[in-house]
Amino acid sequence: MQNIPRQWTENGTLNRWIDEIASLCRPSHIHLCDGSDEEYDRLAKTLVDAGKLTLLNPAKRPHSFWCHSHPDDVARVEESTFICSLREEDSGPTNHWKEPAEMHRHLHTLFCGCMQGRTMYVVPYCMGPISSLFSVVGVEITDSAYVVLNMKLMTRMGKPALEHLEGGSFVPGVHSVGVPLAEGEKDLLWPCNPQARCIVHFPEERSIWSYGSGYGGNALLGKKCLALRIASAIGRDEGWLAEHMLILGITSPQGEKRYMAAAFPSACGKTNLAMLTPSLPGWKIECVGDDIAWIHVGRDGRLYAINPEAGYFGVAPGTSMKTNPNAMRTIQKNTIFTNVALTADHDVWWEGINGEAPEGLTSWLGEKWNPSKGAAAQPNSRFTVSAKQNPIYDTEADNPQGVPLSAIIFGGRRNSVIPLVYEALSWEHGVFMGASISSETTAAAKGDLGKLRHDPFAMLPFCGYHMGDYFRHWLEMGQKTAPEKLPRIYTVNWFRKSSDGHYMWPGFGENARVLKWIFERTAEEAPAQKTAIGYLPTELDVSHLSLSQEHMEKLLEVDKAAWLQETEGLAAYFKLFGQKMPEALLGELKELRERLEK
Ligand code: GTP
Ligand code: SPV
Ligand code: MN
Repeated sequence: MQNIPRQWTENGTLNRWIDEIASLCRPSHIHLCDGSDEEYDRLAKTLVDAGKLTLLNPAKRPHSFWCHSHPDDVARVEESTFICSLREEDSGPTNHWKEPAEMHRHLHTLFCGCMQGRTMYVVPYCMGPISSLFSVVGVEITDSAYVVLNMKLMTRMGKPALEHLEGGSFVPGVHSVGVPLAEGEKDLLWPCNPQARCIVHFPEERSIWSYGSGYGGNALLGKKCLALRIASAIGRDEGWLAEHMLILGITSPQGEKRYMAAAFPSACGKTNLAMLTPSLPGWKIECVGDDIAWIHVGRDGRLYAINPEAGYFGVAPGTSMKTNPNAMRTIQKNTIFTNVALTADHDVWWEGINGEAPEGLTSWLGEKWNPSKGAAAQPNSRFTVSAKQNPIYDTEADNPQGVPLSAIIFGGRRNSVIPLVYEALSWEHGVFMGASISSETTAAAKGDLGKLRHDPFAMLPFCGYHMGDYFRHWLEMGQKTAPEKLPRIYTVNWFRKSSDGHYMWPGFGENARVLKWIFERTAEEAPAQKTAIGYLPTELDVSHLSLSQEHMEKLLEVDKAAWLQETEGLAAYFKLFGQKMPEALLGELKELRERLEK
C-alpha cells in the first residue's frame, strides 16, 4: 500500500482509515458504497448468481430475496460480545470485558489477511435523519455483500451519509465473516466462523470490530453496536439516552396526537406495538421506529426522541395479517428474508403466517421440509425492509428534532406476577421500574429459551457501560427539566398466563386498549387507583372483548406474596452493581417493600 492515502472521500481521516484497514485485511478489491439503487441491484444479482440469495416470485413478492444462513449463525451471541473500556469497572458486571490493548492484539491477529479473495466494502451510513444535529455517522467496512444490502435498507447509507459527514468524525466499524478465501477457492454458501466469533466495542475510542458472524445484530454494525452500545456511552458523556425502544404516535378519536416510546427485550413485542392496528374505533397509531430511540431534552424542556434507523429488521414468525397487518403490507416487496421457509412457488412462509404449512416447503435449512423436522422457519428468522414502505410511517419520523414523548413504557415476557399495566408514582419510581424489568429469554440471542432473567430497561445486552452508572444517568435525566415536562412511566405485560398455560390477554391490536388508558392518564383523564406497586386502572376499555370481570381482576392482580418475592430477587440483583447502585433506587425498593407489607 502507498503512503499517500487514496482520495476515497473528502474526509482525510476516513481515507487514511480505509487504507489502514485494507492493508490489514488484504482484500482483492475495495468498493466504496454510494447507496444507490443500481448498486443494490448489482450486488443482489452477484449474490443470486452465486446461489447465496434466491429471487422470490416477482408476481407474489416483487424485488425480494430469500436466504438462509449457517445454522450456528442465527442470533446475537452475548457470550462473545465485549465492551472493552479502558477500565474494567466501566464495563460493569453485566458485560464481558478484556483489556483493550490485549483485545486489539487479538483482533489484529484475527483480521490480518481475513478478507483475502473477497471484496472489501466501505459503507458510510448515517444513524438519524440526515441534517439532524443528533445524528451520528458510522462507516462500516465489511467483506459481506449481504451486509451491504441490509445496511442500505436499514440506514441512510452511501452518498447522503458522506455529505452529512464532510470533514467530521465518524464511528469506525470493521466487520468480517472471518473466512479468507485462497486463490480460486469456491466460497461457502454462508461463510462465518463460529469458533472465532467476537463482537467488540471500544467505548472510549468509539469503535467497533466484529468477526466471524453474518447475523444482523452482530454484523449490521449501525444497529445494536453503534446505535445502542457505543451511543449509550456517548449519551452518558453528552447528557442524552440511547434506548432499546420503539417510538409510536397515537391519535385519539378527537384528533389529539401524542408520542410514546416503549422498551421491551428482544422478541418481546416492540415491532408489533410500533405498527399496531388498533381494535378500538377512531384511534390511530403511526410508527416512528420499532427498535431504537435516542432521547434528548428539547429546548422546551420536554424529552424528544429520534429513531436512528431507517428500516426494520423484524422477527418473522408470528407475523400475520391478523397480528400485524401493517408489517405484512410493509414486507410485500423490496424485502430480504433471512432464515424463513420458502414455498414451492417461491414465496415465503413461517409459523403463524396463516394456517397449515403448504405442500413443498423448503425449510430454513434449505431442505425439503415435513412436519417431523420441527419448525420450517428458524424462530429468529427475520425480514429486512425500508421503513418508508410502512403504510403507517409517521410524517414526523424524519423530523431532525425528533418527537416529544408523553409516555415511556417498559415491559417484558412475564407469565405471572406483573399486571397488564401500571403507572409509576414518579420519575424515580419509573427509573426503578425500568431497572426492575425481568423477561423470559427468546430466540433473538443464542442460549436458553424461556428462562427468566433480569433485563433492566431491556438493555442488558446493549448497555455500553456500567449498568449502575446507567441507572444514575437515567435519574439525572429526570433532573434536567421540570417534573411536569417529563413523560410518565408505565410497565406493561402482554404475556401473563392462566393456570392452563394460555395467554390471558389477547394482545396485538387489542393492546390499543392499554395505550388508550396510558394516553388518557397523560392528560389526567383516566381513573386509577394507587396500589403498593403504582397506579392501576380502575376501568380499562374492554368493550366487545368478552373477558369476565374475574378474568380482568386476575390480569390486573397485585399478588402481595409474589411481589415480596420479586423484591427479594431484585435486592439480590441490585447487589451486583455494588457501590454504583444508586441510593435512590435502593430507596425505591425499600419503599415498595414497606408499601407491600402494609
Ligand atoms: P426484536 O426485533 O428482537 O427487538 O423484537 P421485538 O421486541 O420487536 O418483538 P416483535 O414485535 O417482533 O415480537 C416478537 C414475538 O412476540 C413475535 O412472535 C410476536 O408474534 C410476539 N408478540 C408480539 N406482541 C405480542 C402480544 O401482544 N401478545 C403476544 N401473545 N405475543 C406477541
Ligand atoms: C434484537 O435482538 O433486539 C433485535 C435483532 O432487534 S438484532 O439486530 O439481532 O439485535
Ligand atoms: Mn431489538
